[in-house]
Amino acid sequence: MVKFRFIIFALVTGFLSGCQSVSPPVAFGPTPSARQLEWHETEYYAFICLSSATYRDVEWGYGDMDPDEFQPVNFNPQQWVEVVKAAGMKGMVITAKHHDGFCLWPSKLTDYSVASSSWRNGKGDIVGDLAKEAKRAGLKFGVYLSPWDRHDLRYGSSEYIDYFRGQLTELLTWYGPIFEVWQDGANGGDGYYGGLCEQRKVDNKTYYGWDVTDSLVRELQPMACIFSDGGPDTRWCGNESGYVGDPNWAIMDISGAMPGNANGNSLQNGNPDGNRWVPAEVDVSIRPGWFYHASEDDKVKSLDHLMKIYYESVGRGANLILNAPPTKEGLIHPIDSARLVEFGQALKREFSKPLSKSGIKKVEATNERGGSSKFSARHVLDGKKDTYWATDDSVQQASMTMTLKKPERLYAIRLREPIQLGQRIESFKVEALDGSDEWQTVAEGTTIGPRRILRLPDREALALRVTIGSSRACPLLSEVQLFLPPKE
Ligand code: FUL
Repeated sequence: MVKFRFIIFALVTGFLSGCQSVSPPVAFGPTPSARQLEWHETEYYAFICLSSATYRDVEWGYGDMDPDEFQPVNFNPQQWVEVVKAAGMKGMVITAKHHDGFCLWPSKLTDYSVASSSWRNGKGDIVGDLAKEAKRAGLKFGVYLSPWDRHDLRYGSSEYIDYFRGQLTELLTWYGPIFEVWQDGANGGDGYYGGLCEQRKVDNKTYYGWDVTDSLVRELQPMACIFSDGGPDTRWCGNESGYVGDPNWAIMDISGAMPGNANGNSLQNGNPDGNRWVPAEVDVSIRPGWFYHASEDDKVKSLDHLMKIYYESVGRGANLILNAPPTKEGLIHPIDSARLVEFGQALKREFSKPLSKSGIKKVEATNERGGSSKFSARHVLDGKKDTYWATDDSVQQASMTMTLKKPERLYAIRLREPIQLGQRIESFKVEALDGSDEWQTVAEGTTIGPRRILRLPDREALALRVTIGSSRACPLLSEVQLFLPPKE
C-alpha cells in the first residue's frame, strides 16, 4: 500500500512539474519597434542616385544646373525594378533631392524640379513613376531628401526649414507607403544659393530642428524608419566601403545624436550601453562614386567584392543598401545591371542547400531554461523567429550541439538571436567534429543580433557545436542554420 501511494504521489508531482510553466526570459536592454522589426526583414535593397551630378559628371551638383539639362530620355522604371528584383533586393531608395536641390518629383514648393524641364513636357515624375512600379513589383520604397540644398536661396534661414518639411510632406503623402527616410549628414558649405554663389555654414546641431521633422515623419508614415548618423531608427555604419564592424551592436545612445553627428557613439560598432535600438545600415556604391560617370564603367565592383560586402554587412546583422546609379539617359548601365543580375544569382546559389531538420539526429544543450521543452535547443531548427533556445537567467555561457545523421561537408552557417528580446551575445564560436574525437574551431565571432552569417572551412562534420562565450544576459538563439556547399 505504501509503495502504491508513493507511485501515485510520484506520478502526480511528476505530472504537475511537467506542466509547470517556466517563465520566459525578460527583454534585455533596448528592443526594436515594430517598424524596425519590419526594416530588419527588408535586409538588402537598392540605392538609386540620380541628380544634376549625373548630368554634370560630378559627385555633388553645385545647384546651378538648368532644369532643361535634365533629360533622362530613356527613363524606364520597369528596367530599374527588374534589375533590383533580379539582384535579390527587397526594396529601393531614390535620391528625391540630392545636395544640388534639384527635385526628381514635381514639387509644388519650388520650380527647381522635373516640372521645369522639357523632358516629357514638364510632366515627368521620377519619384512617382518609380513608386508605382516598385509597388507593382512588391518592392519597398524609400526616399532620400538632402537637408543640405546648394540651389535654394533660403538655405540657412528658417524659411528653408519650412520648405524642407513641406517637401518631406509631399513625398510622404503623395507616393504611398515609405519604408525609409534617408537623412544625409553632409553639409558642405559652398553652393549656388539662388545665384549668390557663396559659402554657407549652418550649425547642424541646432539649425534643422530634427525633433520636429522626425515627428512629422512619424505622423505621416508611422512605419517609415528614419536613417541618419543618429538614428533614431537606423544608423549609418560609419563608412562608405561596404562593411559594418565586428562587434556590431544594434544599439546606440541617441541623446544628442542627429544627422551628421553620432555624438560619441561608434557608428561601426554601435554602443551596447546605449539607450535605443538603432541598427546599422551599410551604404555602398557598385561603382567608386555615387553618381554615374562613364569614366568608371571599368570600375564596377566584382562579384567577389560584392559577396565580401554581403558577408560583412548583411552577414554581420546590418542591412545593405547598394547603389546602382542610372545614366544620363535614365537607365542602369548594362555593366551594372549584368553584375547585379549575376550577384542575385550568386546569392541564391550561396544559400541554395540549407541542411534540413531531417538531416539532424539530435540537438543537445548544456543548459535549457528550467529544463523546459519550450526553450529547448531544438527550436533553433524550426525556422521561427519567435521560438528560441534559452538558458536559465544565471547562465551566461552555454553550448548547444547538433549531431548530424551522416557526415556532411560544411559551407556556411547562419545564427540569429530573437531580437524582440534585445541583443545579448558578445562572443561565440562554432566547432566541428569529424571522424576523430577532437573538436575543431571552424568559426568565431563577437555579436550575432538579427543575423550572423559565416563561411566555414570546407571539411566534413558529424556534429557541430555552438558555444556562447559571453553574453550580457542569458543567451538566446532562434536559429542555427547550416548550409552545405552549393552545386558546382
Ligand atoms: C553622402 C553624400 O554626400 C553622397 O553624395 C551620397 O549621397 C551618399 C549616399 O551620402 O554622404
